[in-house]
Amino acid sequence: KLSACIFDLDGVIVDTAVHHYKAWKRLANSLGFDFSEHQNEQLKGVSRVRSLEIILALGNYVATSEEKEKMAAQKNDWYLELITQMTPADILPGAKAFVESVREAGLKTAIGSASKNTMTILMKIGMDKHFDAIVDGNKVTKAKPDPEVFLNAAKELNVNATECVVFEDAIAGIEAAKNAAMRCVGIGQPAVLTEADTVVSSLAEITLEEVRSLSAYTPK
Ligand code: G16
Ligand code: MG
Repeated sequence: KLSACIFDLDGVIVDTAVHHYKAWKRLANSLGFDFSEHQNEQLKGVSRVRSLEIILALGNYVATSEEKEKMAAQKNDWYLELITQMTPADILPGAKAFVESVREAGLKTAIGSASKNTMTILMKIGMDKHFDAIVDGNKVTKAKPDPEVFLNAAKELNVNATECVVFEDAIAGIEAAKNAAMRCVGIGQPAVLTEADTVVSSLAEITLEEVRSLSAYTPK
């Protein structure tokens, strides 16, 4: 049985990775080292605090917790500046139509994201009314691959975890879905997202009927 679809935000509904990258690079540069686009791959789906720790380690930069707090706040200010330009044109291919088709079929929809800026982004792209539940970085304490974010979404939707399918672009997110006993559609490359039940390049490449045909989660 399928009752709900839970969507990750960054990399599934909208592509904010480039904005996160620019803001982190600006921070790294202000500290006297560089941060490459390749290194940025490690930050997908990772929380703000954890992202900062990874970057500081890459630059061999030691900071006090007080300094780290300031750095994270500075990065977020730069990031917010960048995303003020976001519009519905930034929605990833097929995302809006797919979410609408899920609702038209009578199923529930939710967002399960690590981002504390989820509401701001959803409003910018005009999709803040498309979800029955929004569980974001302000509501969870444990980061993916912990299943908390997706389990909370199922709880808010009032459905069983086993009746949910998660759409994710990050390896940690797919692990989180599996840890929640949920089916998972990977958005990206099959060679990278090996643990997903199926992988497509975008939500334009899959139909609700194909999602329904994924067999229910069975523990390995
Ligand atoms: C997203 C991004 C991450 C970002 C995190 C926290 O997660 O993929 O790169 O670091 O949110 O974002 P913020 O700094 O806005 O709170 P997701 O789960 O939507 O892919
Ligand atoms: Mg993501």
